[in-house]
Amino acid sequence: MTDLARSETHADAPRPGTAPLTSVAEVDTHCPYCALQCGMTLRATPERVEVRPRQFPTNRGGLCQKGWTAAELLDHPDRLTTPLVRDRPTGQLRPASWDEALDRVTDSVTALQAAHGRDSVAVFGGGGLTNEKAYALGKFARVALRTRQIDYNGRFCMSSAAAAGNRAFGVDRGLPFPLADLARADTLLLVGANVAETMPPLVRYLVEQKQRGGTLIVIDPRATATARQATLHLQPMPGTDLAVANALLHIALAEGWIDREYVEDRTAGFDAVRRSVAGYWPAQVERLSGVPVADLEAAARALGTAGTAIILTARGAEQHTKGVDTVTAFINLALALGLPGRPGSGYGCLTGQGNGQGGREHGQKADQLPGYRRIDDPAARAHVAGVWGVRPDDLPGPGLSAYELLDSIGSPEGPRALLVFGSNPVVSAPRAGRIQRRLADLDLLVVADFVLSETAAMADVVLPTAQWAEEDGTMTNLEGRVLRRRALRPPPTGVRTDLAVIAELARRLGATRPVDADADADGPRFPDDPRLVFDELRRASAGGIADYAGVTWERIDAENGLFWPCPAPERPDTPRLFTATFPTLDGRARFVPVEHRPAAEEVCPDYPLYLTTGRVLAQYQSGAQTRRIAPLRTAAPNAFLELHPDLAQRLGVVDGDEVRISSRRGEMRAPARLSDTIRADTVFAPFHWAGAARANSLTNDALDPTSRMPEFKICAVRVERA
Ligand SMILES: Nc1nc2c(c(=O)[nH]1)N[C@H]1C(S)=C(S)[C@@H](COP(=O)(O)OP(=O)(O)OC[C@H]3O[C@@H](n4cnc5c(=O)[nH]c(N)nc54)[C@H](O)[C@@H]3O)O[C@H]1N2
Ligand SMILES: Nc1nc2c(c(=O)[nH]1)N[C@H]1C(S)=C(S)[C@@H](COP(=O)(O)OP(=O)(O)OC[C@H]3O[C@@H](n4cnc5c(=O)[nH]c(N)nc54)[C@H](O)[C@@H]3O)O[C@H]1N2
Ligand code: SF4
Ligand SMILES: [Mo]
Repeated sequence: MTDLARSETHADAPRPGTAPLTSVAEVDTHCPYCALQCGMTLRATPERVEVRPRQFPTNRGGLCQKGWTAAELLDHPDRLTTPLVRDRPTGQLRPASWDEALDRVTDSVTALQAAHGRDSVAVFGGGGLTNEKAYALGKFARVALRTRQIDYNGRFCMSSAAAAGNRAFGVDRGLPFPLADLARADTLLLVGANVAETMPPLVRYLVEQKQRGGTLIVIDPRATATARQATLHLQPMPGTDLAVANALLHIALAEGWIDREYVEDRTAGFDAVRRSVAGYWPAQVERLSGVPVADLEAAARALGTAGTAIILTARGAEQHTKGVDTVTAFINLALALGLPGRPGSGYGCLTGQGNGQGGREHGQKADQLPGYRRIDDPAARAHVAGVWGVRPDDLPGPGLSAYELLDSIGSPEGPRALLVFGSNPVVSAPRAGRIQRRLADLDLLVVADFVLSETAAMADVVLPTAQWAEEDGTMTNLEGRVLRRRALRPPPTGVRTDLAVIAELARRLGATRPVDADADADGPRFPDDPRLVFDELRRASAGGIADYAGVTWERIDAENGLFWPCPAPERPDTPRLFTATFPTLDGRARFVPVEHRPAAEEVCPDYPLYLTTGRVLAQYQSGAQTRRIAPLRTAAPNAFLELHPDLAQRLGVVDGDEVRISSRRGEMRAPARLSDTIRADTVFAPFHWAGAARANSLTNDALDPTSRMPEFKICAVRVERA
């Protein structure tokens, strides 16, 4: 390594190509957590960073408790401010210089790739990363590591809806219309979405919809805070939404509520779907799902006779081995009623993570290149290779999906090194006990994070990275609106941005052209300035499905965000898709017949109850961030098992009792929380906690055949007093 290289690796030394970040007193930005990306203003006072809500179309001046307290992690005592490496003699993590930590990574990566091939090193990304980071990480894997093994946690999140959207509409943009449309829908159907806890400011739109006389229907096995606001709550057994959707279409057909003209002009394949739903008699679906015929009929009527209607799915419907087909069943219903593309009407998926939408467009997915292009498409490879300054043949092919990638560790062909940016799979992966053992089998685990997450605690090298208030970048929210994250202040001493880490690793691996090369010299570059990365992303995405070519930071600022596709700086953006045609070969949306099938694991005498999992308001995801924030810990201090009082009585359990929950894969312990809002054949646990309270010790790792989404939302368990 050259002297220049060494001097560049000190965090406090100026790094060429990095725009200096200066502290500002106040900045308009967005919440770091969910896909609503609520607008907020950060203000630096001598004591602390203050959060104030800001008017933005998604939150209209509202914030949830997580947003209000987001800044508490910036100066938190748990914050990592120095790299850590695992000491060889003691096996403990100890502080190290950036040089030592990065050397450990690149020496080990180089040796493993020489001995076991390029694919022995894998990358795991996250849907919370900015567009710039997601793009740089995908490029780093393909160009610097030249591995096919990269995937990300979005596979656990919205991949089923993405696959169904692509199949039906030729594109996957979670909401193909602005969020404000929700308030204009005469009927709004939420399937497996608990927005009152997962996106609280969104409830403003539901209230407005109701005030305008609208009907809200919620499908959820629990009477959640969201379901309690509904005009009609359908409470099915978990894993039966597909049958419910087919029954709704069956009824709509029988009643003559189909939009024949729309089906004729704008779609293909309706006949096969019409035939396939013929067998979904309401009475039969009542037996299967537990939803009374009268409720099925009322829901079908509310949708079928409405002037405008919107159907939204979220994880409750999607995180199943039949998630893609379940979403497809609701899309079939939406198409038959003529909804997609009409103002105030349509189908959408509520994307979850902060950049869940952008994170799935720029190439951190195993089968994908930037612009939502396919990595096995020769034209896409040629275009992206041109932007990256490499030969198309040098780009690897598709790799394994997130769970399969993690699960293949330890097998002869599996990865021996894993670099994690923005995920905590020890807590959030299905069948997590097994994944934890797999991670322990790695020769090298590298985790970039700002706290010592459960996954980072297992790492050989931990790289401390910047938080959201310390870096610029862009995020694409649940509407497909690209918006700006703005830095309030530079990262603390000792901390680097993810982009700087990626750039430095690429340089040390010899994958970048020399720093002093001509501006137009050949070879790949890894800038760490987000703006340069974004400009390259625009070129890489140009002509793709998710086309950002016309999105500039200046336009985002001037226009309150821009909706992709936006193919040129002088062209308008696209708030509303499908108004005239669908981006399929013939411009028509596709109906696809889908049939109900049982969950991968059904109840039996040994495991007689259904377990479903999800979220609570005050905790976020694996909890690595929010379990460290005092007010959130007070609001939601621990895991629990929600169960019906009748079931509790049968089990001899009273409220607050510690219970042991067992599945074929593992155990969890938590206090019982009795509630008559849940079905008596089903129990619910949040997945935000680790250790003995980890819900994912129980969950099933069976995958949807198309999206490779794990079945987080249903498995069979037994519950006993501990
Ligand atoms: N507070 C908070 N907010 C978040 C997050 C968080 O961790 N905490 N995470 C963000 C992310 S990444 C995501 S993906 C979103 C997720 O947002 P949601 O999808 O709203 O959240 P979940 O709680 O996972 O699931 C929603 C509901 O599905 C129900 N459900 C379970 N099984 C079934 C079923 O078989 N059918 C139906 N119809 N419903 C079922 C559950 O009872 C639950 O109420 O939230 C985002 N916002
Ligand atoms: N049982 C069950 N399991 C589930 C789900 C469920 O409903 N039930 N939901 C699934 C879903 S939808 C999701 S999205 C996943 C999410 O689960 P995870 O992928 O584990 O998501 P997070 O907890 O957000 O993990 C993000 C980690 O990265 C760090 N981090 C955040 N931002 C950045 C950044 O910009 N750079 C770097 N380097 N690090 C960062 C955080 O500190 C944290 O440690 O969980 C899935 N697991
Ligand atoms: S709803 Fe989502 S984006 Fe808005 S404040 Fe809460 S966590 Fe942040
Ligand atoms: Mo998610």
